[in-house]
Amino acid sequence: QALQVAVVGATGLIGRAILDLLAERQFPAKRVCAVDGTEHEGEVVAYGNLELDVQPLDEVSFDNIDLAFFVAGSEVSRQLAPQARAAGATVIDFSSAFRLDEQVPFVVPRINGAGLLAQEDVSLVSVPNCTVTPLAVALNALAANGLSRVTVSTYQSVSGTGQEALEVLADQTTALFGQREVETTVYPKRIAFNLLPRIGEVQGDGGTSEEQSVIDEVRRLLGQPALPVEVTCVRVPVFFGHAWSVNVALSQPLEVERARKLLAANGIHVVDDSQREDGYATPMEVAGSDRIWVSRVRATEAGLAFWLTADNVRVGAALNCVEVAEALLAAGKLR
Ligand code: 2RA
Repeated sequence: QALQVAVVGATGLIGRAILDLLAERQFPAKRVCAVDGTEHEGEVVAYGNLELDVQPLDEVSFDNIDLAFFVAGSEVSRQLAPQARAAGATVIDFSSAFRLDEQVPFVVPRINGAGLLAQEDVSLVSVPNCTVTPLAVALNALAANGLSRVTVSTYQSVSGTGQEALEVLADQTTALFGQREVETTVYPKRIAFNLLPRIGEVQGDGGTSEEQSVIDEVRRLLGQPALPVEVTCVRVPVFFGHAWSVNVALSQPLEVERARKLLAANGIHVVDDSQREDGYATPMEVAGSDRIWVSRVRATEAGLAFWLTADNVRVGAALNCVEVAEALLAAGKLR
């Protein structure tokens, strides 16, 4: 089956990573169409050895498209995903538009892929925020022991904000070294050599939209709508790779060694050698990798604590989109 594929938001970090993964994993596409806003007209993006011309969003037709990845934000998804679906394309949506819509499957194949394939209508599939997917995979690995509370602090790299934020961190860093004036754009305060304890819009309860997204999406993925989840999201001066400090309370005790085994059995790479000074994983090492990494697993009074890190652009976002497509393809569910 050779498919016609569209990537809407193809010039962004996640769009480009999806194109890389489709090429690397030899996804059977006979045509790939790179689509983005009119401001990107004239640009090209790489797809394997090819360069694709970016087609403007307002001219795109989904008539011949079998599969469309949407990674251009929720406004574009709300506007165009229904159109793509009506034209016969299967839509995999990486935006917040449908994540809490109970009518739309919300999927990380490693957690609930079987549930997706059991559904009749899989023409629109929503996938989580990049701050959620690796965390939820790790929590799911421990869920058989009864998760009764999750407390998380995140350490989110600037690539989570997008291309412009990569430039801001680089520019601010070189400006500081060159003793030049530092401009604060994209973020309201300097990000170079700093930490920003607020990601997203502040809400009525003082939490942020990013923190709420972690709470809502973890609960939905794990099928535990009342699970107490406490989150603080922090932006850190790292280019690629998010990290999480996680504490879980469990209703049945779990030994550390058994927890490591459960995490590894769920495809997580456990790097956890307390005898070595460098026996843990860091964002620097996981950037570009397609794995989720766990370190520093230890027992606490209530359950376990651990450190988690993963490439937010690839594992957190693009890879999950492509794995959904691969699962649908393998099950003969792509229209
Ligand atoms: C970030 N997860 O890292 C966000 C993007 N929604 O900024």
